[in-house]
Amino acid sequence: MADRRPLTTTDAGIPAPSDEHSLTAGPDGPILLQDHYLIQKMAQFNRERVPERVVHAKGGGAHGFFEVTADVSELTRAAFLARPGERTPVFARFSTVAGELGSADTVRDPRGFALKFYTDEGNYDLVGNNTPVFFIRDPSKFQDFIHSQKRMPDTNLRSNQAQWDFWTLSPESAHQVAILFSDRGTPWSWRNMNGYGSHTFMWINAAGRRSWVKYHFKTDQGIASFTDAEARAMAAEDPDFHLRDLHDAIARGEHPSWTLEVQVMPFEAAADYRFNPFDLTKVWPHADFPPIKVGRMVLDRNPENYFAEVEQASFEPANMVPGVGPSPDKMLLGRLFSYPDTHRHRIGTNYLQLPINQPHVPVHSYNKDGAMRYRHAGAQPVYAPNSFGGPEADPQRFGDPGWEVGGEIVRAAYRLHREDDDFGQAGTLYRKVLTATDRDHLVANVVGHLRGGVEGDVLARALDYWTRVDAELGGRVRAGLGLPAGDRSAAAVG
Ligand code: HDE
Repeated sequence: MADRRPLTTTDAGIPAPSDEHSLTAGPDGPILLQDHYLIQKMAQFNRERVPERVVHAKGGGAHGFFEVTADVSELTRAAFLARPGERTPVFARFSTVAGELGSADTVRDPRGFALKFYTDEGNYDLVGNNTPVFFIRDPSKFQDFIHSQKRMPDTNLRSNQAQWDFWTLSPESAHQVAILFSDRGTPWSWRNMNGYGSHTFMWINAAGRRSWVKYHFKTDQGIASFTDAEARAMAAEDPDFHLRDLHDAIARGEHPSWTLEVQVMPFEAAADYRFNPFDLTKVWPHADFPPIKVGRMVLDRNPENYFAEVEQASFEPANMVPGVGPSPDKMLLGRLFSYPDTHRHRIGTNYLQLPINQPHVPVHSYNKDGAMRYRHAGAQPVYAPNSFGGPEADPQRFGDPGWEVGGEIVRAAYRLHREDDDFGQAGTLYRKVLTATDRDHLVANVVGHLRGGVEGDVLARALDYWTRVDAELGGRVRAGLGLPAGDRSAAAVG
């Protein structure tokens, strides 16, 4: 028979009575309550949206694979990294941070770089950003930080004054803020930006030897950025520019790829390294720990359905496979709780049963029931210990990786290392990493943002903040605002 179109059905699979008419008493009569199909369509429509991500709401993703290109078995026993040539399916999601689901892709913001490796030992989620550092180093400030960056409670508008108030009262933010206001804050596309695990993680080899690592996914497409003006123009012209770019590139067969490099620090070196290697506001100088190539990630398949595969994708830093572990980085440890919690709220307690989130290996946990459960273990015992063949853990082989801890229970900053500070690496970025053009753009971008309603003490602190990053930079920001050198006036700038 010719390829007939499928028959419309109700969600129960019953052939639908009509695609266009409600059920009425006579053609002009009232709609009847018994119009089950109309009610089903309206009720389902009213329940189409799940809560958007509280951060990273706007994004896009694609499927692909990760392939090992170097032997790192001396460093980690993780099966997906076991040997060169090993390939693992991957799903990646890129995103902005502060904007809502319908916001523009090209705004100035860090970009999410979230990866799910469907390994033979379960899902490994590496949930990073396009920046190797972050604004803060303690999770207790995260919620407040986001509140300062998003819409204010009275006007429901974003406030530059609030953003700079938080940043200038949190000097540890300087390195990340400098990156944010450089051209890295306005990537030309998701294909033209790097991705970082950002945190320090632990790798453990088959003999149990531990090392500290940092992940760098270097784009093979080359770094490319919008200028501030270009990014603003594109936000108006095509708010979905990045989403469209990734989709269309993959559809054209131009599969973007990234080269994974890791920096490795010997486990014992952390304790007296010159600055705290677990401080998320710091990078490890490549001179101290040269990156080594490990593999490559290729994205070669678009989602078939955005809601099912991208909106419902769940990433959690706690999904670490054997051979990978956390580190004393307080931000990472805070995230281990937060992500599953947000998924349970957003997409339900059985979110890991959704196809996009399901591991590609059998699940034998003792969890059961809960709304929307559809994968189960039949009559398998649902309690442990049991004498009826239920699953058994193997702590010898798969116990938790850890490290020595001690000390009084306390709320305090990290113990200081001899070179710990808040502005040094931002200054190094400005003087040694940015080109002259990058520096010009950084100054112009900061001045432009400060002109957006930043005033009074906040403005005065912002001038001081940039001067502590680099005296020349501080002077250029001051001059850009039309303030005479050394003028501590905190008046609003016109
Ligand atoms: Fe997130 N972050 N985050 N974050 N984050 C979320 O989980 C959180 C942080 C990042 O494409 C949320 O699913 C805390 C650093 C990405 O689906 C939430 C802290 C880095 C994504 C959450 C941080 C990230 C999120 C909201 C401070 C880079 C999107 C929606 C301790 C290393 C993943 C969600 C995707 C999403 C919590 C800071 C990256 C609320 C508590 C640092 C890429 O759980």
